[in-house]
Amino acid sequence: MARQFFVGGNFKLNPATLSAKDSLIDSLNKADLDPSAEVVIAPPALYLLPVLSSVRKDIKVAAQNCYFKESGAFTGEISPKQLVDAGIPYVILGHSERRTLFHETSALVATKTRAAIDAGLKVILCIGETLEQREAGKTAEVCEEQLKAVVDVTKDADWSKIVIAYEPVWAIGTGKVATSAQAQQAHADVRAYLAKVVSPAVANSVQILYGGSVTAANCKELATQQDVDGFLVGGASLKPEFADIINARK
Ligand code: G2H
Repeated sequence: MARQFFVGGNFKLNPATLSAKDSLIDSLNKADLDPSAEVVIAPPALYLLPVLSSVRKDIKVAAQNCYFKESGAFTGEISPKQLVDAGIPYVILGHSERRTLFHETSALVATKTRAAIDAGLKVILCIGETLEQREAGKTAEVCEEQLKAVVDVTKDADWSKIVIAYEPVWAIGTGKVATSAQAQQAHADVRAYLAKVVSPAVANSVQILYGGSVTAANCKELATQQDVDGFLVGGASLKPEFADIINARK
């Protein structure tokens, strides 16, 4: 079964002003984009609703994070239910910046993933190894550990609600991109693991994105890899070249 090409734009804590956000959305609204690609953009929480109402309807909107509780005394958090109620269909969970800067464990990411799916969200679940782990030959092991926490609580969940983003930490925002062979190997290993612990059908249908310094210059070759189903793009999603990345297979 062919998997739909998927490109996510993770704006992170950008842009810094409402007017810069307006310009960014305006340029995306005018871009010539491959209609066969699924495109999702993740602005900061403050901009979710204005982006939802101003972006073209063929681009979906994602939150960059959410909590696992529906409501209550959890200062600073957003709930899955609130996102669904506001018309936001996706959430990114487990990004390495959340795992490292905000100390999110794989267990917490798994709990959030389950809560998000149960509330009706689709989850872009990020996994990936550090440079030290790669150099120690532990890439597959680390990805499996991060996935296992999620698999343990989602065995009976609808895996069509999960998109995996393989993001090697050493490639995030560093300008160092994985080679297409490195990305392909990691993606194939993730698929093989899911075939074993969830099901061959899920392994075959789940979209696995590559993230980490994706640019217009390197996306085309990465996109030729059989197990690379798209990208999660950070820095380049704030630039006109984001359209070229969306069009990588056009
Ligand atoms: C990885 C990626 C987007 P960048 O974090 O999630 O960011 O493309 O800037 O490396």
